[in-house]
Amino acid sequence: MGFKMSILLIAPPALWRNRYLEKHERGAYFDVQKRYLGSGAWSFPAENLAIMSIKAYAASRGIDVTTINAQTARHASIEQTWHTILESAKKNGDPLLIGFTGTAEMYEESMELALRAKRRWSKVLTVLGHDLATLSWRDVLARSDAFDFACTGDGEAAFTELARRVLNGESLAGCPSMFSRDDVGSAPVRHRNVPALNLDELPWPSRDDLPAVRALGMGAAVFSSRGCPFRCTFCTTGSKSAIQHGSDSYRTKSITNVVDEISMLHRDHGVNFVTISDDLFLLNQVHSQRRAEEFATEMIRRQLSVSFMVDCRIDSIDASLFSLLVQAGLVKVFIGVETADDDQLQNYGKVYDRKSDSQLDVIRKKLQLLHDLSLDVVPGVLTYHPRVTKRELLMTDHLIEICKTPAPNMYWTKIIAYPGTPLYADYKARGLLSGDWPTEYWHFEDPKAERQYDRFTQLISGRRSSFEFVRKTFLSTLDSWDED
Ligand code: B12
Repeated sequence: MGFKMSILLIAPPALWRNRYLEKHERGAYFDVQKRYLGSGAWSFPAENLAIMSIKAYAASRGIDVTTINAQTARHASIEQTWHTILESAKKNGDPLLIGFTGTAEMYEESMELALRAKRRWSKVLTVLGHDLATLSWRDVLARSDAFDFACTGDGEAAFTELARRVLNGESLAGCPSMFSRDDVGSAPVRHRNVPALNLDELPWPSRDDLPAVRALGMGAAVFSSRGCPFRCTFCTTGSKSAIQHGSDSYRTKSITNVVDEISMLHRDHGVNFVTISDDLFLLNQVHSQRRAEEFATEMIRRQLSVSFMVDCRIDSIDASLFSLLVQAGLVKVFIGVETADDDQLQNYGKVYDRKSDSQLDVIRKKLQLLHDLSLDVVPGVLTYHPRVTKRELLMTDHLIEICKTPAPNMYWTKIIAYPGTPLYADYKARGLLSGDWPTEYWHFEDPKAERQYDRFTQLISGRRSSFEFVRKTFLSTLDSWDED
């Protein structure tokens, strides 16, 4: 009787959210999201395309990967995920290699699971992928023994090659895009030499998770591009693109391929709405605007009854292009507006129109174009940062008003300093960070800002407050900015 051995890919439970929430708000990540999103949950992209794309690629090379998505399985504790890993080992064989994905917020959960796996199976190898591993692989490997490898950049070919070598008992040294503890003291630039994957050569992601996602009442997603040509100081995607693939850092799939995939989702899975979960589906550059036009034309030509959502920048909104996209099924747009303060936008490296004296005017006009088309706008607003002033907060209130999306959480968002970004380096150099890596807290520079934030969040915490109540409380605590 031969031994069965398995390769695992895990999306850990997102427990970080619970750490900041009131008791009644606790639960599995998507359950909590559903309570916030209410009737809007259907458009929330809940598939994990990272592990599902790697799984599909490995399968195309004859390697079977078992995926455990603790988020779609609605796990609310590490115990539940650990139990699922043990069950999988019973069924599929002891794991030889386990990969973990997740944003920086889930690092702790991945680390805990990796350490448990190492205690249970002494020979198992562990690897962390995604943006944190890409940008901060040295820290990932030096700070704990949880991970044997950190994968930088795209995982499809890298993880598959590592799994192939592990299964064949071959040497793991010099595996493309993978760094190990041996590399920590040296200055390797190997990941820069790995050619960018041609996105059209990738198989479509496995849809094994789609039934669970639909049972949650949430939506499907496709990716049509990778990377970003912009370098906003707070964003890991820009920083990741900056160190990878040079001029290939923004890569696109052909429109035929993207529409074929959407068409398959409709035909085989009954999907009527899809999120195009690119960082940036649309740029303010001619080639990108033409590509979006081509996409819309193809969706219209095929008469697919699938509506969709995209991400874009303020400066990419064009009236005639968006009206065509609406005809093609566009119903929702995520747009990172961030702030209306010109100096702060400059600090973020995100000025929309350099010729304009007021970025707020630019934002107002562009958002109006979306509202005129009756599009559902999901704005990304960065309200608090260490140097925030009363003036900027008043402008943010105005910005929230012109977004016309009554989401109270926009009033209390705090920027997150992700390791590997210029913003993180800046806050660190200024001594503003404290707490545990990689999700340290930052401190306000002005005690008045800190006082306003504390008063405001205390007054709204512990209750499900209406947008109007949150807004009134925000403004009244700004009124008393100068009082002790
Ligand atoms: C869609 C999306 C979501 C969706 C779905 C997330 C999900 N379950 O997958 C929703 C709306 C739920 C979401 C929520 C959040 N998101 Co989000 N999201 C995205 C977005 C736009 C696309 C993700 C995607 O599908 N990419 C396509 C896949 C194929 O690419 P990929 O994820 O990069 O994976 C590749 C590589 O990174 C690598 N890789 C990844 N994992 C692994 C693992 C192994 C073992 C290996 C070898 C390789 C590997 O290989 C993959 C294939 O090449 C990204 C930006 C982006 N373009 O990636 C932000 C992004 C991932 N999100 C981000 C954040 C901050 C969040 C939230 C924390 C926001 C919040 N404060 O609530 C939450 C976390 C929620 C959660 N539970 O995971 C940040 C992460 C920053 C960071 N460095 O940690 C990103 C990068 C956006 C940004 N630039 O700021 N998000």
